[in-house]
Amino acid sequence: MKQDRRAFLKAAGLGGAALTLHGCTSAGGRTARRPAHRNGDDEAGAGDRPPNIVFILVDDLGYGDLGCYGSKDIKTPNIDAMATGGMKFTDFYVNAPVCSPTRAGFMTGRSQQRCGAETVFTPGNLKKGLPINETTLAEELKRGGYTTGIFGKWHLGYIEKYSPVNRGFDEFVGHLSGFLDYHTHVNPRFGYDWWDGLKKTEGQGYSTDLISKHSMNFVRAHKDEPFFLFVSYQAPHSPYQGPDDEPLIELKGDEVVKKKKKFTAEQRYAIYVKMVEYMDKTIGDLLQVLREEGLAENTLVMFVSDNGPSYLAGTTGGLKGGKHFLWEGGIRVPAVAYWPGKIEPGAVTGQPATILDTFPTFLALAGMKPRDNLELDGMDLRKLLLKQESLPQRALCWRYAPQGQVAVRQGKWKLIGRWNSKAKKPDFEKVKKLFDLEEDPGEKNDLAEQKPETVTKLIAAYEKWEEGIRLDHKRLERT
Ligand SMILES: [Ca+2]
Repeated sequence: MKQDRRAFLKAAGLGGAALTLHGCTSAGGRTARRPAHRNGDDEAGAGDRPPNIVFILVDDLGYGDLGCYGSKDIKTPNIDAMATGGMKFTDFYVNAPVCSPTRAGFMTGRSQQRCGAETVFTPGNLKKGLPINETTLAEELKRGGYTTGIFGKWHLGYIEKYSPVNRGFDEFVGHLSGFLDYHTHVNPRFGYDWWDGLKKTEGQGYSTDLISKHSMNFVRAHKDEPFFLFVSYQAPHSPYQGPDDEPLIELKGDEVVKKKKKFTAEQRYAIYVKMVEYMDKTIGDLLQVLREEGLAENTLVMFVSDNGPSYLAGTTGGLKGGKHFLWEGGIRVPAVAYWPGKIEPGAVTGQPATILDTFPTFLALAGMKPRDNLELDGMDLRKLLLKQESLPQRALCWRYAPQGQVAVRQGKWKLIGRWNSKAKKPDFEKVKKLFDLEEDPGEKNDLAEQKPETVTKLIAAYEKWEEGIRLDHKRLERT
């Protein structure tokens, strides 16, 4: 699906004149594309060539499951080295406590409620996916001259029009469903699910290895042009399987056969540990390729988990709840940003930031402004990343209807309320719990009665947000 330069310029709305205005530059003997819309605000010192962006998203990894986040059981020397060589976020959030909505937010830079992507896309309804009227980060970066690739989990739609290669990615090898057997690549409801672009392909090997291998090949192949690489690990989502474990979901003819294997909690956790450690090893391999190719100092690498841990495995490091909930354990995730020579080594920030911030940040690093009609919900993090400056204070809000929860954080305060699905509005009468996250990150001491003014302020902030992210019917698809 790779476009040549002329097709690229045409797709970007640039005619023949643009060929002169945005002429090619030679980098390493090959042709590099220049961004179509540089804004001249060269915060990162990008120079002629904007930085490469590598975004590593992992699946259901808990806040307490990395060495650099206090895990005593799981050894993650490579991600830890990214933290000691870059910036670790203590208060980084995702926009949802489950896979697809978080990914919809990451891909669009917008609260998932705006396009109705509030729950997980399942093979039970193949017509659903990230609405095609939404603009993706990959499409934007491609417009800016980036080569784009995703390897691993997509989970934003199953049919062809939703495929990553139709949503701004030049290359895609991986799976469309939310999870699959790590060895056979079979999803229980969607069947065999390993793709190269629009075609099913044989993907022999452990999926963590394959995702890593394709990511490294992508870096080597595109070392001479700016690239956006989305490394989307399935690990450590269920099924719990290490690299040497036997398959648990297989196809016999057209029939999906699941092996019933009972694990004790200890056995399952031991496999989970192995899965995270193995993933860490392959992340180390990818970082090594960036160094070998001389790209480390022109590449921002971010590592984030898409939501908190499943109740089956993983730990929240003392935070309440986990996957599916808006307690801190469901939405506060490990996050590290690594960029040698640009981000101060060993920086730790407690500034609340969110995965929705990556869209405007990456665009700014690419020297671009979002296209005119694009309402983004995040904030450019460059000054925090590169200069450790504080972010302007804001309210971060969440709504997760399947669990009937809403939440808002401003400064150190967090308020949890109820979502009334019938009335389609928040209800802070029946449920109203206020926590001081500085003193009480475990959300144990409800201070709502003691701090009515803070509660009122946070409710107002939530309601303002709710007004702003109303479902935009114009953007919805008619299916
Ligand atoms: Ca997930």
